[in-house]
Formats: sequence, structure tokens, C-alpha cells
Amino acid sequence: MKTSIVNTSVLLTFLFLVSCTGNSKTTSIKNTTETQNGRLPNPETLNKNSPNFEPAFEGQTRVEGVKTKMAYNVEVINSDLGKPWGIVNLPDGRFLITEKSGFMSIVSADGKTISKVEGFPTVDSKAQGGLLDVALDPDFKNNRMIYWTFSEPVSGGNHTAVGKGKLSSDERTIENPQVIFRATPTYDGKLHYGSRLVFDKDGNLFVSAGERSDIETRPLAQNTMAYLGKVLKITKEGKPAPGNPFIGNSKYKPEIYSYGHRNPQGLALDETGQLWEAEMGPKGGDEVNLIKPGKNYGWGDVTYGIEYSGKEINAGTTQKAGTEQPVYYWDPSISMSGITFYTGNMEEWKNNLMLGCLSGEKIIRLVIKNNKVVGEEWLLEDKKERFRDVLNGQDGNLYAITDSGKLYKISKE
Ligand SMILES: [Ca+2]
Repeated sequence: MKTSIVNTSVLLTFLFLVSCTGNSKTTSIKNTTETQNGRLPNPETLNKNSPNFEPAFEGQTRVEGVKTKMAYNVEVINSDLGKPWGIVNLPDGRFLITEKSGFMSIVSADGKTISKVEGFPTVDSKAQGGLLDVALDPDFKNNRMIYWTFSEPVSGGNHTAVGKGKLSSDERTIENPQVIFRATPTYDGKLHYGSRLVFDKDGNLFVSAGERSDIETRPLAQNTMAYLGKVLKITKEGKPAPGNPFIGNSKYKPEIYSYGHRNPQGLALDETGQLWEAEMGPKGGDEVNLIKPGKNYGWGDVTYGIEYSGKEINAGTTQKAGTEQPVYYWDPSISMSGITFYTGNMEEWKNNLMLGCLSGEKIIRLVIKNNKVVGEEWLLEDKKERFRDVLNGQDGNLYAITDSGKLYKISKE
């Protein structure tokens, strides 16, 4: 059921101040929002592709809007990246950022200097492929190990793979790079690698793998002997993580944690350690899911989206016994990529889910209570950027990288 929203006397006051700090442009945003009944409409104003699809529960799509009250600064601190995909902090506050073409950059904490790390295995960087996400070993300070995902070119095509190696002491190369996991079957395509990496609290790695987009590979999202369209959990050696839900079941690959995913480009742990995932749907139907071990998330026959041709998928099935409903979905698509739960120093944003959006060209802030979305805000819409990944900086600020090669810093004023 759609929440009915009475929108009267919405008074919005935006004050944009533009100033210069060094050579980076800072935009200061102060918002004062008053409404007669304290409610705002959902920020989406476009028609749905599938107006006849009913959400499974109230609050599953287009919840009421929220507006940040605190003032914050938005600045570009580096614009010399190429096509970045994943970003993490090094322990000293510098940034380690992947480049799709096959290397990583180290950017100083103030954004002013940049250097190159090379020596990674060859990637297939066509279309959505390349060197994609990165994660630091939880014990990085002692072992300097890093993990990354990439589209590995092999005979017959490519697949999402996970590599690991040691960052050399001069920070110019990766020593002894090894591939520890391959999300097979190999396919000759260039789309939907999924590819986020998140370390769990137990020191094992969650890896998301896409279903490779084509009609031919789509059924593999439901095939539990294939790695496509899955969230996987592996050890640092690439073995099935102890405690995985299907260990010992011969009908399932033991690395599988959940299945029935389309193109899961977002993975994040919340403050209690629950795993959340964001995946791009087809035309409409982009989803946020709360991932539970062993569950089926429905793709490719349960979705709130439709084919790009306009045809319904599986006769318009949006709910099915044995499959999990998304916590939230968007129609039309906003195509989110990297996500994170905010842990920084803007009190108002604490534990909100931040989603970098590509075609949607914004960062979405979702307020979540008891695992349900209760508020949505669109941030940085005026920047017209494809936000590929977002990071909770260890300095308490939010950072984001864009397909245009920029590093944004969003900080409390
Ligand atoms: Ca789903």
C-alpha cells in the first residue's frame, strides 16, 4: 500500500555558499525545512514503469522524504582519478582507490597527491569489467595484504575473480599476487560482474557476483551449482567460510551465502553486523536486501522491474513463496553501486544507509529503523555525477568516487 502524503505549505530554504579552500571548491549547504505536518513527499517525481505492481508491504518503496537539517560542506579534493571503482582508507588516512583499467591509486588524506600501485593480474576492462573492488586485510597493519575483485580474462571469456597480494613497502607494486577465487562458469560477456568485497567480523570475505546480464546466463542466478548471481563467503585463502549455510549439501556450492541476485554492486555491514546488499534491477526494481544465510532473493523470476523491451518478467511475478522480498525498491531505477552505513560525525546521519548512484546521479540516504526504510533523501543531485562508491572515512567524513574521476569529501560544517 502506498503511503498517502499530504504536502502542504512546504517551505524550503536553501542557502548555497561557494567559497574557495586552497584549490578545491567548497559548497556549503544549509537547509531549513518546515512543513505543516512535518512530512515531506518522496523525492521521486517520475512515473513508475510498472504502476500496477503492488509492494508487498507498506514502506517498501517511495517512503516519505527527509531533509538533512545540519549544515555540511561538499568539496572535490581530487579530480585526477581515471575510472575509479572501489575506495578504502589506509590506516594512516590516505585512500587506496581501484582503477578499472587495472591498477590502484594512493591518494593523500587531503587529496593533493596521488601515486600508482601496479603489478596486478591482467583484467578485462571492457564495458563493466576491470579491476573493481578492494578490501584491506583486517590485519593489514601487520601483513600489508590487500584483496581485490576483477574481471579475469581467460579462454572462453571472463569471470569475476578475487585476488590477494602484499602492498610493497615502497607502495609501488603488489607482491606475489594470487587469484584465490573464481566465480565460474566463465562467460563471454562484458556486463554484471557484481563484485563488492566486505570483510565480516569473523575475518572472512563476502563477495558479490553478478549473473552476467544476458538471458542465457540469467537462470544461473537460481542455479546453486553456479557462482553467478550470488553472495559468497570465503576465507582469506578462497575456501568456503566455516559456517556457510550449504556446507555438506551436494546440491549447492559450499561458498554460497545467498542466491537469486542480479547485479549486486553494493555490500555493507550495519552497526549490528547484519549484511545488506544493493542490486540493480532491470527496468525498475533496483533493490536493497537484508542478506540472511541460505536465502533466495528471487532473480531471475521474481522482480519489481520489467525487461528493457517493456515485457514483463515471469508474467510480472513480484512475490513468490520461498523467496525473500527486498527491504526497499525503486521504480524507475536509480542504479546504485557502492553502499555504506554512515558512521561519521554528522549525528543526524548516524547508521543511515548511503548509496552511490550511477544513472541516478546522486547519493541516496535511507533512514532505516527496525530493518525497515522510514525516510529517503537525495544528496548531491546538483553535481550530476555517477557515484561509483562511498566510504566512511576514518576521519569521520563521508567520501565518494565518481565515474568522472573525482574524489568528493562531504563533511560537517
Ligand atoms: Ca530480489
